[in-house]
Amino acid sequence: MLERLLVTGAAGGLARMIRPELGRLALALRLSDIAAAPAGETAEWVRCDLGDADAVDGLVEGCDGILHLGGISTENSFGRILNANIVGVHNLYEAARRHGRPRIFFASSNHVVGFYRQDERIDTDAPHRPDGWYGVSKSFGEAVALMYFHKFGQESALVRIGSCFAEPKDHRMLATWFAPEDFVALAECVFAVPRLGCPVVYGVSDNDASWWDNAGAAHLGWRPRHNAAAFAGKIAASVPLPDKDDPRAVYQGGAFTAEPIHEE
Ligand code: NAI
Ligand code: 15L
Repeated sequence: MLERLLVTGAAGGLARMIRPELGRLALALRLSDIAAAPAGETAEWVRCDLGDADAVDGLVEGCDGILHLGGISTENSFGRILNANIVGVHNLYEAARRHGRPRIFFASSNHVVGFYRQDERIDTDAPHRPDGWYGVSKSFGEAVALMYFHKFGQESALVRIGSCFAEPKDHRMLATWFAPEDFVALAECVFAVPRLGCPVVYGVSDNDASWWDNAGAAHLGWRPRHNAAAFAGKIAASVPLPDKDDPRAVYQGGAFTAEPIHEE
């Protein structure tokens, strides 16, 4: 078990969903976000902009594991993504290098490979096909992690999260859904496995409709237990099926592939 786990993006949707389970990962938590702590939070809370190198240095000091969830989490302007997801990842890895190389669970995204089609099955070696500035920023984060691994031995898991919500919300998520319980089980494996390295892992449950092959990360010993197929009837009854030419039905990245790109 870790002594002190740093969780960035702790005010975000994913962190709040798994907050009750975080005690399984570490004896102590340091939670951080650019936003204030949610009401009732009792763990250490540090407000910090990931774009502020000095603040991130202090944030990482004294932690032996990092769950890096912080940053812009959907398509946005290049300027906002630059600060949070590009400068922010640089700051985090530099701080980790200075403070004993705590293992990092990097919340990457399926939008690194968003322009693969839904009729393709891809593995962890598939070349990147980012679907916007957001996907590009996660590609950058994966590249930073690999550089720090090969240069300095910094271990990271590059977890290309599909759709981590309490339930799948649409037809595409029957393939991409990542049950929060499977997320926490993956994090436990990432921080406990004797030798992590720097693997890509698709953050996805054991969905019948999945497009992603995780054989390249088998050494983690992680076995997702949930399957979005359990929600197929509910989705069919409540969500209209998109047209077959709709990006939501064509590309793995769904609607993100059709987003305009913004500079400011
Ligand atoms: P979210 O948007 O709800 O949470 C992200 C948090 O990062 C927010 O609380 C926000 O205040 C914080 N943040 C933004 N800019 C910041 C900055 N400059 N400095 C410090 N904190 C900053 O996103 P969510 O859903 O919780 O996702 C968590 C992570 O997982 C994100 O990195 C996202 O890209 C990734 N991810 C999530 C997926 C999902 O299905 N929830 C799918 C794929 C990736
Ligand atoms: C992501 O990367 C986003 O952070 C999340 O909000 C979802 O939209 C998810 O991908 C998805 O592709 O469903």
